Amino acid sequence: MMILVTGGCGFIGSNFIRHVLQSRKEIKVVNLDLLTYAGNLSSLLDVEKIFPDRYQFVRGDIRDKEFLRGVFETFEIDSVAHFAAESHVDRSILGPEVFVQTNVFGTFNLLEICRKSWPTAESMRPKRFLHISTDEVYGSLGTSGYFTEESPYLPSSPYAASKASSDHMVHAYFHTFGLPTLITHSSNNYGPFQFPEKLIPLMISNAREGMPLPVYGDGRNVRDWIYVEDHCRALLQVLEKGSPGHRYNIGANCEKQNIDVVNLICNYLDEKLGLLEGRHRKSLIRFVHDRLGHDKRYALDTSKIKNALGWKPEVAFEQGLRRTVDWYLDNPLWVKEILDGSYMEYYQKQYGDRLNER
Ligand code: NAD
Ligand code: TDX
Repeated sequence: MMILVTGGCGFIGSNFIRHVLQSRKEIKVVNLDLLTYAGNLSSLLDVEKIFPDRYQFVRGDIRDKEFLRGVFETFEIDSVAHFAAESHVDRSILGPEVFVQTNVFGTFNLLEICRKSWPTAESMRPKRFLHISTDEVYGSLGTSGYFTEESPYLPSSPYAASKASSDHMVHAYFHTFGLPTLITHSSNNYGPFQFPEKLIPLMISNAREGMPLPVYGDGRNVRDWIYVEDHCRALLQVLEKGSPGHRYNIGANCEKQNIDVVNLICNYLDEKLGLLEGRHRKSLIRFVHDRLGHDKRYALDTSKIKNALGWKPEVAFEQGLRRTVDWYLDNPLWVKEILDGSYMEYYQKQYGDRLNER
């Protein structure tokens, strides 16, 4: 079986490729990635070495229909695991257009090429289109309640709206053309290889360097965290055993206020590295101007995937967080290499004024 993974040089995609190749000997992977600022070939150096016969990388853009046609003519693709996206909410506030281009039109192009390349009746080998979506399409919760797969869509940010649009297209291709689609809605991921613009790796990098830790608003917004390897195990199970046309929430029932996550990271770094010139790293925390339209709380009801597919998370939050901090401390070169000039420009735009404000 040949899986086309889009966005495989990103955070979750690279972890997914590693998991698939390690756990399924019969699967080959073609990784299609544009290598935007968020994509990094060095996240898969081990995979290239260990699985040269079962792994190939192709650089290209999901916005480019001709390029996609060439990929489908070259490889006999059985399944698509579609991760490629612009994925950072703050960037979608600074510049939403590329989110619509990549997340909406890119997904549309992939659906079209699958519809045209795959026979309608299931051929010798079954086809699947796995669309990796997010819990953010459901919008924001108050202090109680959970999103189920039946919750209405109410996306708040341009990022979430672009993901919601692509989800609707995916569903329409199932409903109208019978394309065997699956949609997953995961909560916030953390773990190795996450680009350090997202909360957890940003706080680890800054706290290690003794730089300010910018916490938006009062720090009491709640996210539901899942360790990336648990997410990847769930995705493979959905691809193998999920029912076409269905959607599955994926989360670890682990709600945390942002400020508590940042405090845990600071405490663990203090414990591992010692104090920073006699000061606890918590002293680096700065409460800064809030994110526009900041969603208050996400929390997922994950009973469907547990009951239907028998999946459950295995990594507890403190254990996963320690593993993640250890990984970043052990891989400073990976971080250094990806923090290029364009990232520093983004950092200045996003945090420059905020950190000077208070
Ligand atoms: P990421 O930003 O780390 O990686 C995205 C990858 O897509 C990068 O390798 C990038 O080069 C590639 N890419 C971007 N535009 C492309 C294009 N036009 N053509 C080809 N490749 C392109 O993202 P991530 O955090 O790994 O997220 C992966 C997917 O999972 C996304 O669809 C995201 O919406 C979804 N998701 C992420 C989270 C999370 O917490 N990170 C949670 C739920 C869902
Ligand atoms: O500097 C920061 N300070 C801060 O307080 C950053 C970067 C974030 N935050 C807050 C905002 C959020 O409440 O931390 C929380 C998490 O922020 P992000 O890491 O940017 O994630 P979030 O906006 O929740 O979105 C993530 O989860 C859902 C992913 O980036 C999305 O791709 C995914 O769909």
